[in-house]
Amino acid sequence: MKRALIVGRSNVGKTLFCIHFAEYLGLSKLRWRVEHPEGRRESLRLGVQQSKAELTNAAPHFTRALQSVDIDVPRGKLGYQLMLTDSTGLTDGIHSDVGLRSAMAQTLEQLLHADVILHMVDAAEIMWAPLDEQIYAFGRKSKGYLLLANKIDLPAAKRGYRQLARRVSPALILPVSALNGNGFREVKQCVWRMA
Ligand SMILES: Nc1nc2c(ncn2[C@@H]2O[C@H](COP(=O)(O)OP(=O)(O)OP(=O)(O)O)[C@@H](O)[C@H]2O)c(=O)[nH]1
Ligand SMILES: [Mg+2]
Repeated sequence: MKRALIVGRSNVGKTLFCIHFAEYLGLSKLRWRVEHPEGRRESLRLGVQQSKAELTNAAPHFTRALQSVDIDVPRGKLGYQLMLTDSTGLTDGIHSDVGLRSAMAQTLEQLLHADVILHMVDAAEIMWAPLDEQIYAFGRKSKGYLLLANKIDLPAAKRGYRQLARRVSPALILPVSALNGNGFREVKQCVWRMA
């Protein structure tokens, strides 16, 4: 089982990406294993539409736990199993909400165990914060790392993507749209190579 962790600031589209990427890889029912920062665990079985309605939101800091789905990814005759984990959005500095701080700590701890780090930024609102620089610096030294420049469906994202592409190694960045599936084939190929 290979572990891919999606990390980034709040509201960049991490949860929507997990849902639609899992759907792209063949899941119609998503069995979410949710690990809350205080240790409580729960299991949710939701369809794609239900997952979107219940787990994504335009309001920031909506996800406050680790939530994973296991996916059988076809690869040749055998395929492989991928555990795709969505996480709590990170912020620069120390957040005033204690619960959110524990959830962020949980995300950071998972970074150490991931086989592939999918670092997501919102290309339409490029705010390459010190936090992103730190995730990039950590990620590029680890086994697998990919910067996903999300929301490429929005007009402002094209320029944002070009700016981001100047900052990072070209082999490590992909433009994607968690909303409409742009770039998913390329993400699948990269994860396949890295995992
Ligand atoms: N246009 C567009 N909107 C997107 C895309 N991805 C996500 N969104 C929207 O951005 C908002 C945030 O999406 P989420 O998936 O909840 O973001 P998140 O990164 O999980 O946010 P937190 O859980 O708060 O950290 C929602 O309103 C989504 O519909 C995209 O590729 N294109
Ligand atoms: Mg989320």
